[in-house]
Amino acid sequence: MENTVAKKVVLSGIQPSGTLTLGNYLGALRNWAQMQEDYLCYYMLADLHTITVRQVPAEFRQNCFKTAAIYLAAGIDPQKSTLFLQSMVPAHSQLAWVLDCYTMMGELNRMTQFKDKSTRHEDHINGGLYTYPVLMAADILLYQADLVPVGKDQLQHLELTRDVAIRFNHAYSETFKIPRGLTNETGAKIMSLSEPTKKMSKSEMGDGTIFMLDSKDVVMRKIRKAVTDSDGEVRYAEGKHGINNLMSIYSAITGKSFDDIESEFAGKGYGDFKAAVGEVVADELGKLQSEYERYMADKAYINQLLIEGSERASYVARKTLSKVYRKVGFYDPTK
Ligand code: ATP
Ligand code: LTN
Repeated sequence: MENTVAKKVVLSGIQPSGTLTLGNYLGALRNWAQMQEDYLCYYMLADLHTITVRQVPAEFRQNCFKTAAIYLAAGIDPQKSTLFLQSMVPAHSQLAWVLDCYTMMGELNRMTQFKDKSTRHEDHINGGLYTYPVLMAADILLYQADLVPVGKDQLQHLELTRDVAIRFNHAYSETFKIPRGLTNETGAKIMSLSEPTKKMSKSEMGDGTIFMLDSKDVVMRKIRKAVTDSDGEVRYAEGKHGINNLMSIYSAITGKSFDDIESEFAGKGYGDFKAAVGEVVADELGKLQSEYERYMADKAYINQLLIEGSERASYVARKTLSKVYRKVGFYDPTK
């Protein structure tokens, strides 16, 4: 990692709350590997965020490890990027508390993810779910990140991060870099196959979600069953949520424009189109799955790089945290 002084910093994370989905992959993970050449990248397992929704401890532990293997299979190279566990870097929780005191309840009340998740988990609307975006702000600001590659659903949290950082910088002096969210042109919001007006999400277990570890048969079946309209024409248009979503998936993987896709499938039915989408998705995931199996067989390797990555991340994070502690006015008896 020599020669990185002038490189811009990238940070991102995914919650290890289950098997990652095609949405996680096309909206976020796929970009990460590409960014490693030009940026100094920090990629974390957002496990502190994950407990905002109840987890079964043994499954949660296993999901963390599996998600690390998926990161590697997707091309994250620990020689180039820092791969770490959020819970192993105490500065995340420490900065989050400070930033809680610089975030207004009015701002948190506007967060759509909170509104959405509190309806879905009505029996467990906890404080962590509410202050979740502040922890995310801490994740980003600790590393003085310039860019944060995420799916569209996270852009509102990025706006909040910027607002809180600007507020803190104004209250004291320049402390945080003001980060920017980065989304893809296609694939930034993949919708559920069974309810195409809703985001595809890893905590939805039905056939609407394609998981990155689904076999080809399963992928083909889920796509064949995807909800579409009765128009019968492969064309991107308002209201054709199901077809628009399949076109976005096809476009994100093949790089073809919507116009190209419309010509390719002119005069053909949804059946042909769905089969083609299924093929490209299964192909893309298939390559990744064999890499995944290879990493899963090497537990010691993954553990070691998580330990080293988390140490490296802690070193950087601690520097920002001490700056913040000093500015806020915490008394330091060692100085
Ligand atoms: P959960 O269901 O546990 O809330 P999730 O599937 O929404 O999880 P996150 O861990 O919250 O996934 O998201 C990780 C990253 O993947 C974020 O950058 C997010 O924007 C992106 N992402 C998640 N779902 C999609 C989707 N359907 N389309 C595009 N990007 C997505
Ligand atoms: N909130 C994100 C996951 C996440 C994240 C981050 C993404 C936690 N911390 C920092 C980017 C940067 C989500 O996708 N739900």
